[in-house]
Amino acid sequence: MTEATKPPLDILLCAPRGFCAGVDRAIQIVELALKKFGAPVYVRHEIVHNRYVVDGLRDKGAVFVEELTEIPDDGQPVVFSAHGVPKSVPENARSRQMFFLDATCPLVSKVHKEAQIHFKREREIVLIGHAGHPEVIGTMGQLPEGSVTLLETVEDALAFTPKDPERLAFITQTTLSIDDTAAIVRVLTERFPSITAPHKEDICYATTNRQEAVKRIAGQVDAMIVVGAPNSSNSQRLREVAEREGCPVSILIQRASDIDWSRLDGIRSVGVTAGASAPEILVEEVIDAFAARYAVKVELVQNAEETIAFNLPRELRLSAAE
Ligand code: 10G
Ligand code: SF4
Repeated sequence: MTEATKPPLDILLCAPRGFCAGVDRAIQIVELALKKFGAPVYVRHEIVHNRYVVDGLRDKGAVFVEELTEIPDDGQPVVFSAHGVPKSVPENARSRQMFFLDATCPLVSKVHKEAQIHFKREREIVLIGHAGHPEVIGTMGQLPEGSVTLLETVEDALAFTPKDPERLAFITQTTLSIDDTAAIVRVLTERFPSITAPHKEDICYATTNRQEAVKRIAGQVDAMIVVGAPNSSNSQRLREVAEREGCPVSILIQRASDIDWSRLDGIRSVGVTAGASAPEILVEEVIDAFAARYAVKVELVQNAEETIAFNLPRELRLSAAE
């Protein structure tokens, strides 16, 4: 196809998109640990839910495991993923005298602390989140088994019976759908008016900004492409948001080679965004793939500015400065 024969296509590029401050910090922790301590650096669970990131770190000497039992006693560091871990994980690491670096996002740790405070104040805790997700496993694992009840849906909130509605609190996963969570919270506050809510939303700034950016353009485009992994909760939510806003085609892809072009037949405009764990290079790859087939005009739609950055663990601050 020559430039002159390519059909026109408007690309609306969402901003903010891609890496959040917690992901950026977590990846830096693995990279700096490799630099300071050499390979192997063990990482418990995918540091963030992105194959490109994981493969890149593996090439540099990171070894990914699901459990500490898979790690030999060789004195090399182990990094806990950004999603957070149950309390038993650092406890086990300490008992084996392992050297660990915790890449849990500070905004996830904040939710862990809220849970602990509620528990201390003898409140019954409900966690709004998705069963089986590592963040949910990590948050529930901050407290003794049975202290936290997981609610996934409005139906769960309607069916829930607390021990004492006067001593109840809720917390949430950080990457949920803003709208679904609001609906669940509405049911809980209607049924249990004394329920204690987080001081400041548990759904984080990055999740909120990325969903709002998608909402802003989803009604204006013929299709939405979300770059992100199928096991990435926040990326899945972005795809859903576009679909619910009425975007005719909303697709989650890991990278450009996943695009099913037959689903994009006849489109004249497309929105592009990326989940919090998807690197910008994969977004560029997607734009290049469109540019190979269409005469593209790219417009940036900036919905919020993000300036937040988190401190690195003490052990790595010096290496970062070098
Ligand atoms: O969206 P989830 O939680 O599945 O994780 P991710 O690795 O795709 O993105 C970064 C978000 C976290 C580390 C969870 S707070
Ligand atoms: Fe932290 Fe939010 Fe990023 Fe999760 S999505 S790592 S909570 S900033």
